Amino acid sequence: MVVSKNIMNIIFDKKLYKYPFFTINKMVLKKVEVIGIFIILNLCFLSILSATVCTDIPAITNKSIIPGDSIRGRVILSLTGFNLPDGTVLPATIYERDSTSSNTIRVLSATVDANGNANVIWVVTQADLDKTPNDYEQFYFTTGGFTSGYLKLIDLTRVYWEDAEGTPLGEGTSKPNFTVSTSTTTNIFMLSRDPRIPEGTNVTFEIWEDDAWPYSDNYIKTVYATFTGGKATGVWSVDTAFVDTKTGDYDDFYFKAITSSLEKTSNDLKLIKHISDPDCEEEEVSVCEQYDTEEECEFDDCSVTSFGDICIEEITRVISTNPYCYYYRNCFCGWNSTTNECRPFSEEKLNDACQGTIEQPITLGFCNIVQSGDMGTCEDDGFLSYSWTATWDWKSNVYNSAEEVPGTPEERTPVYDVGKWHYPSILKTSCVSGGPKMIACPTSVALSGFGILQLVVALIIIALIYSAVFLFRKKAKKKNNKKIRRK
Ligand SMILES: [Ca+2]
Ligand SMILES: [Ca+2]
Ligand SMILES: [Ca+2]
Ligand SMILES: [Ca+2]
Repeated sequence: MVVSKNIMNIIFDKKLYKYPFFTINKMVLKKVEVIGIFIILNLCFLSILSATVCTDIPAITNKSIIPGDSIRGRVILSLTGFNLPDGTVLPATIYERDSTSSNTIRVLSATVDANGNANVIWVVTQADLDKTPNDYEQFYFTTGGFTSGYLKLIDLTRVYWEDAEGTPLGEGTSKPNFTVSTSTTTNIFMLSRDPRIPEGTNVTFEIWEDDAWPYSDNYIKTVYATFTGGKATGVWSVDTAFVDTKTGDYDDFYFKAITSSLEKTSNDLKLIKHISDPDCEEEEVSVCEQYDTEEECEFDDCSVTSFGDICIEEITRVISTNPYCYYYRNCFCGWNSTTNECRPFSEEKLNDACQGTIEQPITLGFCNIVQSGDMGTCEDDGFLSYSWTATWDWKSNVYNSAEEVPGTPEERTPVYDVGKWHYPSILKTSCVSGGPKMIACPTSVALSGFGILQLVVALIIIALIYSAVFLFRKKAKKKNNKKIRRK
């Protein structure tokens, strides 16, 4: 494994250095491996002059870090098998890949040792992360004409927007905007995570709306919260009438999470105003199925009160550590994006006043009920038959280990399901598929667009009519019998 001086000189000729490197050393593969908390890049060669073979070590794809922390913020760029003389210095440039270009993060230098290896310590700082705002998916580095694999960094001290189901919101997420209602307040959650911050530490969430120069950003309001389990949740109940007095546009909301030791800024979130449908009286909307659009449905514009016998709101679990906190069965209209229909749903949900104050998830999960199969028609036999599939969705109620599941062990037994742990939900056991059920066709009800709820209602009406007819006949029979006896 001797590299001639001649070749070394060419390597450091800027114009040509990539070319001889590749030809003299036939690069076999490059890969990423883990040693302890470090990320290692291997540049392995099958040299013509020797029999060096790379071992197959599995690649790592992500690493959790605390920016600026000399131990927990540390990533090591390791070059191995470089056939270069002891003490050779190579630049290593770190990037973050985007779809069309890359963000340049930093340039470090690698000093190759007598064995042809180099370990470069990169302590990731907030300034590094700020070069690729809220996008830490694909870090990589290049050195000596080679490119490493991708590394995803997970900032353990991150701050970000979230919806009630635990889905991150705003730029860089799958939900870049969020709709708020003009007729009621809509809750949005502001998360601040930092494993170093002690229990009970106060955090201030300052909400702003970003405007480009020469205008200055609009201050909206401040919300307070406390840290528990390395996490603080601020709840912003968006009242559009109030927000309108602060900003004329809803393009780029962000918040600052401020503790006595740290201030971090969130990603941007665009809000969309939903103006509720004013024709509720006229259209006589009384069940979820009558809503035509996702917004009308999810904001329940006409305040539907009837959820049939599917859902009755009641307290399901009281949190003993906090007398004001409880879970209840929440009945609501939800949009089924597969069938494009509005449906009644039930979920086990934390009461509003407690959201953001305790560690437990806001929702323990939803039961999705979808009518399955063809119902047949009333013309052929006078009956409709229907089946339904019920699927349970744990939503954000998901943990990697039983120890992570919040709440005192006396109060809950964590549930293991589909490879993850969950806080237990009472509703899950009643979320089961069923059918087929036969229903006699009602004469006066339109047959098209029949939902399960209408079928249940129709069944009840039919049962009532039948029992009324039965009672009437029984009475008539008795009367007749009496008349006969008198004769
Ligand atoms: Ca990226
Ligand atoms: Ca980027
Ligand atoms: Ca703006
Ligand atoms: Ca503005």
